[in-house]
Amino acid sequence: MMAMRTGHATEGVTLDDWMRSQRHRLESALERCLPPPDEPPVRLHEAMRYAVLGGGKRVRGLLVYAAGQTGQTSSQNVTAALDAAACAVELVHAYSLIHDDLPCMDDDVLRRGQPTVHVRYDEASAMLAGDALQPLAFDLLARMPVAPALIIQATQELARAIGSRGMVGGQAIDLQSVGRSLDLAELEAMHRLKTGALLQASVALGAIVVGASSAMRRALDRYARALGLAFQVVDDILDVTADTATLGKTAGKDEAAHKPTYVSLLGLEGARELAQQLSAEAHAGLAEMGEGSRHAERLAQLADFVVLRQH
Ligand code: GRG
Repeated sequence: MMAMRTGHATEGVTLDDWMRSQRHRLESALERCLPPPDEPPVRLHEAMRYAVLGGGKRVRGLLVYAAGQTGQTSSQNVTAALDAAACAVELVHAYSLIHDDLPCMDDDVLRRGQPTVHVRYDEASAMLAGDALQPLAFDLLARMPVAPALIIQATQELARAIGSRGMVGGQAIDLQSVGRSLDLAELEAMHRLKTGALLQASVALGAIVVGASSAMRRALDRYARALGLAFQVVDDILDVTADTATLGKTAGKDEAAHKPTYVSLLGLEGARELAQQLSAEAHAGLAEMGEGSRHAERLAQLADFVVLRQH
C-alpha cells in the first residue's frame, strides 16, 4: 500500500491529542517487542519490562514519528519501520536510565515516580536488564521492513550516537566532572554527547526510514542538534524549579552533588534565555527545509514542548 501525503503534518489534530495517540501506538509496539514476563529468565524479563513500560514522556520515540512525517510517502512498511525505530530509541533510553540510576553512577532510588530498577529488583538484574535492552534495540532495526541500505544507515546512526563518542562518552565525562568546575564549552560538549546524541539520532532515524534527501537530513540535523541541547538546559532548570513528585525523580540532585549545570553557570534566567535561543535555532533548522517544512509542523511543536515542559 502506498499513499501520497498531502496537506500539513498536523491535519487539525492538537499536539496533546497527537502525543496521546502516538504514545499509545509506541507503548503497544514496545509491549510486543519485549519478551513476555513469564519467559525464562523471568526476573530479567520482568526487570526489562518494568524499566521500559513504566511511563516516561516518550520524547525520543515521538521524535522518530514526527521526523517520519517529513517523508513524501506512507505505507504499512514505513509505519512498521517507524515503530521499530521508535522502540529502538526508547529501549536504549530505558537502558541508559537503568544504568545511570545504579549505585556506581548516580545512585538514585526514584525514576518515573517508581522505585528504580535496582531497588525494585537488585543491582545485578538492573545491570543485565540494561545490557539486554541494547541488543534488542539493534535487533529491531535489523528487522525493519525497509531497504538494506537504510537499515545499515540506521544501525550506524544509533551505534555512533550511543557509544564512547556519544551517550556513553558523555556519561563518562559527567562522572569525571563531579565536584570539578566545567566552563560553558565543556558543559556543552558533555551534554551534546550524553543527552543530545540520542535525541539527535531519534530524528535521524525517522528521516532515514522515510528516505529523506540529504538536504532534508541536514536541515533536520540542525533542528535536532539544537533540540538535544535545549532538552538538557531545561532538564537543569527543572532540577531546581520542579519538585520530586512532579518530576517523578529526585529533584535538586545536581546542586546536592555539586554538579556543574546550566543553572549553576548561567543562573536561572540565563539558562531560560539559552533554552529560548536553542528553540529558535531548532525552528531555523526546520525553516531550511523550505517547502518541505509544512510536513515538519509536529517537529516544530515538539521543540516548543521540550522547552515549555514542566517535567
Ligand atoms: C549510563 C550509559 C549510561 C548513560 C546515561 C542519558 C543518561 C546517560 C543518563 C540519564 C540521566 C539524566 C538525568 C540525563 C539528563 C537528561 C535526561 C536524559 C533526562 C531523562 O530523560 P527524559 O526526561 O525521561 O526524557 P523520561 O522518563 O520522560 O523518558
